[in-house]
Amino acid sequence: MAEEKTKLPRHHGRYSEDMVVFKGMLAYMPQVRSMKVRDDDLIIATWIKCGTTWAQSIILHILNDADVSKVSSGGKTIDKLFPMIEQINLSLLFAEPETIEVEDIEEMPSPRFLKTHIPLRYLCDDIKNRLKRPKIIYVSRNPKDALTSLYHFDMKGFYVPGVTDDDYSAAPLSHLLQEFYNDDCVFGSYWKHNLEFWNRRNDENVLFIFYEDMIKDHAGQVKKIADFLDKKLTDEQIQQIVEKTSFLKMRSDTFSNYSHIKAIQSPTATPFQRKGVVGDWKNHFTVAQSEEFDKVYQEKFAGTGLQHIFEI
Ligand code: PPS
Repeated sequence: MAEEKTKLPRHHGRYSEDMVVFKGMLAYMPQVRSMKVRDDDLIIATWIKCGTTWAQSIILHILNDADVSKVSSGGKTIDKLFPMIEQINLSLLFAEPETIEVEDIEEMPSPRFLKTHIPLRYLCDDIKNRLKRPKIIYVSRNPKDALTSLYHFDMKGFYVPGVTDDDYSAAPLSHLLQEFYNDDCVFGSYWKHNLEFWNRRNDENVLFIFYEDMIKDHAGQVKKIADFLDKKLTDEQIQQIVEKTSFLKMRSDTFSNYSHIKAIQSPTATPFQRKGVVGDWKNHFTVAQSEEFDKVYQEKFAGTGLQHIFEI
């Protein structure tokens, strides 16, 4: 019994030897993989908890002259305007009434804004084989902070029927770390996920950015994304976007705080916008865990040129 209680409460399903998704997504992976992509799509791709929602909000503000109320009327939240390709039928797991189906995505008018955590090798051929050239923005985050964020999301951000607070509080970070080292975290290997897109960073339709740069120079990254999207902004608009996509603003705004989704925001849950900093891992990793992690990091990214900032 004690053994049971220290296990991570899991709601995952294995898709392949090297990829795990949330259970509700499993049956729909064939549709995700055969989805028709358009050249004028805009796709944001990330490993989980790497700053997706922040970048999505920045993009929507950029494309709407710093004013998302132009497109969010009628209570349209960020996930409706910018749905996750694989976020289909979460009702299988969470009894969530408002889920988006692949068909809905296929019927969306252009230009579509789509989010995905699926690794490049399991996305559709149109993207994988460069048959279509949608704009792709990849946000990468240092894995210690991404894991710390995932730990809280997994343990406190998810409402899973039948799993009690006791189940959550009992499982330590070391369990998630073990999963991470085994490439068994949801959406599979962090290393492969990052490297697959890193190797495309020089494609003209790909922008590879870092969460840590967004923290260090929010305005500079807004400008970089706007340039990539061929959108001219005034300095005043950039400043407005920085204010409207600040951590605290996004946390209090129902447009971006996911307060409408029961599955990821139960009354006792950690808010989706939890901490929003670089280096929170230091409050969670022991020295030994950190040293072991650094060794793996060096091995995995050796010779690739991919390097993250772990503290500011
Ligand atoms: S998800 O569920 O994978 O789509 O999550 P994702 O949006 O990729 O990442 C969630 C983390 O991003 C942080 N976040 C922000 N940081 C700074 N500024 C702003 N505006 C912002 N919005 C979201 C969010 O707090 C999560 O990180 P942690 O470390 O848990 O705070």
